[in-house]
Amino acid sequence: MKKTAWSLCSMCSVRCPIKVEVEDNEVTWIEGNPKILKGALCAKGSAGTALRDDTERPQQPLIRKGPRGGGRWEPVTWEQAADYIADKLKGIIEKYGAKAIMLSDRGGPFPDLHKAFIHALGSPNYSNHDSGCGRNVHHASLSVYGLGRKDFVYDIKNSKHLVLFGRNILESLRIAEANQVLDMLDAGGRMTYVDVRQTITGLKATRFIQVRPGTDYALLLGLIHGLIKKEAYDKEFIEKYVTGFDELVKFIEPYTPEWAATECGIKPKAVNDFIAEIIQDMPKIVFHPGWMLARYRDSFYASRAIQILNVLCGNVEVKGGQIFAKGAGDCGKKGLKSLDAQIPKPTDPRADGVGTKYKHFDKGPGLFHLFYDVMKTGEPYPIKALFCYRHDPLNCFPDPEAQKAVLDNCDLLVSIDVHYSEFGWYSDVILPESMYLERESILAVAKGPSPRIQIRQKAVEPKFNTKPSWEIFKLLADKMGVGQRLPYNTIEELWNFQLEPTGYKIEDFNEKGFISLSDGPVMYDRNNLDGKFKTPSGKIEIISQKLTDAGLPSLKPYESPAKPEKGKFRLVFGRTAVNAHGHTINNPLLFELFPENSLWIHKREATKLGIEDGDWVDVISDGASGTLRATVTEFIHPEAVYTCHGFGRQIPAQTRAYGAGVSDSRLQTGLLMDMDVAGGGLNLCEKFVTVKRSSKNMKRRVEL
Ligand SMILES: Nc1nc2c(c(=O)[nH]1)N[C@H]1C(S)=C(S)[C@@H](COP(=O)(O)OP(=O)(O)OC[C@H]3O[C@@H](n4cnc5c(=O)[nH]c(N)nc54)[C@H](O)[C@@H]3O)O[C@H]1N2
Ligand SMILES: Nc1nc2c(c(=O)[nH]1)N[C@H]1C(S)=C(S)[C@@H](COP(=O)(O)OP(=O)(O)OC[C@H]3O[C@@H](n4cnc5c(=O)[nH]c(N)nc54)[C@H](O)[C@@H]3O)O[C@H]1N2
Ligand code: SF4
Ligand SMILES: [Mo]
Repeated sequence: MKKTAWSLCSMCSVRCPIKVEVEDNEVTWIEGNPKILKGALCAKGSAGTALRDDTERPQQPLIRKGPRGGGRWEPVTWEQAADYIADKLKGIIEKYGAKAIMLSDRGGPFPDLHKAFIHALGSPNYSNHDSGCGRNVHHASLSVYGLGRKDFVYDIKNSKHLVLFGRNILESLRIAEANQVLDMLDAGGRMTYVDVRQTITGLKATRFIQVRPGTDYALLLGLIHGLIKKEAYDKEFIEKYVTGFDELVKFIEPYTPEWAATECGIKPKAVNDFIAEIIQDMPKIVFHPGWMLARYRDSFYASRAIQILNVLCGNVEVKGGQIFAKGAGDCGKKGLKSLDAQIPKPTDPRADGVGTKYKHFDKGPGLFHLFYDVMKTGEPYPIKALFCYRHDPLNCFPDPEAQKAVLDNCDLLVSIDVHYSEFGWYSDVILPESMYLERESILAVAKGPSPRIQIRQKAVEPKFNTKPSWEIFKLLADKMGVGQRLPYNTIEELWNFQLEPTGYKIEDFNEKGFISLSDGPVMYDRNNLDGKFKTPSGKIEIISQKLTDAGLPSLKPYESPAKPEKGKFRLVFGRTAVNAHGHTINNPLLFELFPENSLWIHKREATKLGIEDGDWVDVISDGASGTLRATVTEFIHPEAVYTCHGFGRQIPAQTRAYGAGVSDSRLQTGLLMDMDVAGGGLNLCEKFVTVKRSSKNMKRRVEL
């Protein structure tokens, strides 16, 4: 029998809307939703069928036998797994209270269910991956606008100029965004790309600037100086909506474009030409805030400087600029009913201190890595159980061995995952979620100029004994006696619960896979944005009251990043278009395309070390090392070496990916608690490593 299902891809965290064709319970075709993506799909999205067929994923619930990480598992039924977890949780609650339980999640459209679950248990300790990702960018945005990084969207298609700092937009991609970039370039728009190495994005850019690692903040300050000295900024917009401009004018005085050029190791003309273009193109220009930017000690301030440039150009709520993301309320509609909103908020303070000790951070998911301190010390109170849903902290945060030592203080570790994750392999129970084509999810609103409600319908029946998360959390909630907090038994009941205030019906998704909440783009009146900025003053704040209250500067004087000692290199990382972090590496199709990572090293440095392209090299950091192939190139700054994130997996059950390449996270020893105190992000690029030609080369030659 043939059918069509509307779903959301889950091969990476972008979750593109897709159309899935099915025949006799097998997927025959996947494409991007024609109404939104005109059929486009990336390589990972197309490899979803290989994930469905992959037998190297957990096929039923598993309970650990033997020591943690030993790889011995007992297959159990869902009832047995849920009883085991409930028993442990009850013991923990009795001894330490419900607050000793934490759940970590993946940000995105579905957290409502997961928040509801942890709050129903009575714990405030909900977290996610974001201190390893976009927290600096998010907090920078909050400090300037009182709005987070997801409260704006970028109208790249209609812009004249897209400026990217280490935002490798055509490889670390979202399909809709990448297509907007190509449309913008086709229409004659400009793209400036700044990185320490060349990338696909840099190749397509109209201007590529290779900076010395960690100097983006200097370049940004030079640009701000240029605009201010030329009085080329939107005076009316600033007068109306911005506070702290005079302080900025004073602060920026020493940071000339020429100074910036020297600091970044580029020609002054490159900076001055760039400034001239910015002036021509404003306000239809987007300084993309980055996603995780590059994580250096001043990346939070670099990210704030990016936002200040957007503000100077007056690109807020302008076609071709940055636009407020609209929700149901902006379209005169009611939004989805929230499960979490029905549950009384736990009254205990968060264990990570976000909201109490750290008042300038967004309480939302807090900061996961701070929980490691809590697990270690038991302060302010013990954390004894950790659930990770769609999050692999051992791959996400630095130094997995240091993390494992701390996790040993927990009595229960549960992984709810489609794959074996590094965390799952070390945990006590694995609850396998059905892969995305085999399950439904809760409904979610995609905010934007034209917001919509999206559905993920089940395309095919699960191949193995797996369950969707809505069923897993319900099962666990029932076992814990709080099942009534998740008031549904079937997905239809859950969807109807969510849809209740909206007046829409489940059938309304059938035609195109989503419900449009507006007839076209919704724009605010740019002359009347009062009330839209959620800072304490209601204005765009160049001097942030929250930062001042926390004893932190809003405009931080520039400090030059450390240069590597002789014989050392700064370790930087990124991604390729065909992989998403660590979880796609073992996918049979994607593994064929990119089986292992290599170490990019500048030709001059490689020659000094006797390294040739393709040689095995040892990369050594204090306490960890790895061996991988060298890619010798002129297209990387000599101070840096680069590798692709997600490799060096340590799970024998994933036979393809096991041990292939090297994990950058393992090399990042000592960085687990190296947090940007102002931005909350981890300073992942602050690691220096030694590189040498490996003795593995010699052996090979003798063998040959
Ligand atoms: N060294 C270093 N560290 C980094 C980065 C880096 O580049 N280098 N990148 C940082 C960034 S930007 C991020 S976002 C984080 C990412 O860190 P994580 O969020 O931990 O990474 P992912 O690999 O995306 O996914 C986590 C888990 O979700 C599982 N998963 C995938 N699909 C599903 C599903 O449908 N259901 C369920 N239940 N599970 C699923 C995967 O198998 C994986 O185990 O890492 C950060 N840390
Ligand atoms: N294919 C694919 N797409 C993805 C993901 C994926 O895993 N795979 N993950 C998604 C996620 S969670 C995220 S957060 C985004 C991340 O998207 P991006 O922010 O674009 O992240 P990366 O690919 O890590 O690129 C980081 C770049 O920063 C550069 N860099 C290092 N140091 C410096 C420096 O000092 N200055 C500058 N200017 N650049 C520097 C690195 O060389 C690298 O090219 O991608 C998303 N899209
Ligand atoms: S970018 Fe690719 S992998 Fe990510 S959700 Fe979209 S189609 Fe799937
Ligand atoms: Mo990310």
